[in-house]
Amino acid sequence: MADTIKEKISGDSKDLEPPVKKQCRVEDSADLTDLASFQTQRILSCESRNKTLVALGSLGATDDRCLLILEKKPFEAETFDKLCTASTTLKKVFRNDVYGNYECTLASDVNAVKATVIYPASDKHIQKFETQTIHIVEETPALYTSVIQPFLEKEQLNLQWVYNILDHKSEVDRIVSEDTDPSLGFVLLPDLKWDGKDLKSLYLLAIVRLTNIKSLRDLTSDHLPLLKNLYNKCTSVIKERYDLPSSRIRAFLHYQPTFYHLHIHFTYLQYDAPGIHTERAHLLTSVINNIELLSNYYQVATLPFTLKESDKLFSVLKEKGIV
Ligand code: M7G
Repeated sequence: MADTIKEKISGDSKDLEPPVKKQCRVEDSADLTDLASFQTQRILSCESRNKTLVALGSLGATDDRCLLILEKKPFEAETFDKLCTASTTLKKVFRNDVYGNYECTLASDVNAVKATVIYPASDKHIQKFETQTIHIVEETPALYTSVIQPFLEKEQLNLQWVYNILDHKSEVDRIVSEDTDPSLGFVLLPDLKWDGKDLKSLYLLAIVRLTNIKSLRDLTSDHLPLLKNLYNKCTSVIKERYDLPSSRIRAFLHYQPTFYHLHIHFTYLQYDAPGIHTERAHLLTSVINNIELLSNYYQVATLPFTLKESDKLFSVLKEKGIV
């Protein structure tokens, strides 16, 4: 990609030829330095509330689909002084009495946008990011075992990124804490959604070492030592490292999750992080309490979850008259 640009600048005979898009492989996408090779097919969502745009496209000449997620970063009070320079320009929109309204352009070094690239992207990835009509499904234990579980086993997303983290093959330098015990252990690291810097949007992920717990549905009193160990150690590391006590942290699980390997989300309580709504988030402390009251609580409870109309599971449930 960068090579393609260099070739254009060098002014050799290649300038006369139509630009050739370079073939991209998965490894190349990890080292993207610009977006010249991104060819947009469709905008999947554009949200003003969380200032995010998700585009579907391809990279270079490949047919593989690529998701590009761009998100405007929050301001940081600590670095505000850097914004007040001549490089920050103001263009007047209007003035009225004491009120001035301007379009402000920031210098590029303080105007970075968080970009996430998923490449190659599967149908499931695309569906996850596309704005869609959603429904709540009340999942009884019987519905789970007869329809949902068999469906999920066939359709679930690849967990290679999870194993790469647990095996120290990826994101090693991002690990905040880990416990190597095979049954109580976990890895705590910044979530893909967090840049690791701005505490007001703190978002960490604890991935358990055990590979046989798919989701909340599988948890029983056998897992209490794991859940308590994880909660106590993660909250104490967060206190030490980020000076945030457990009372200022939201520790929760998603049901249904996107990835079926047990993991716990830790976010700053005052951050309206994505996925914290009542129809999806279950506080870890409540989960522990429910299991303490009834060991098989999550096997006998009806658990609601949300489903997009475009999801294959929606069609399956519709055929059966469940939604
Ligand atoms: P989830 O509850 O399964 O679904 O959470 P969600 O994605 O709808 O929330 C999985 C969590 O893992 C999410 O918070 C993702 O942002 C995060 N995540 C996903 N991937 C592919 C990665 C990754 O490669 N690295 C890290 N650090 N986090 C990831």
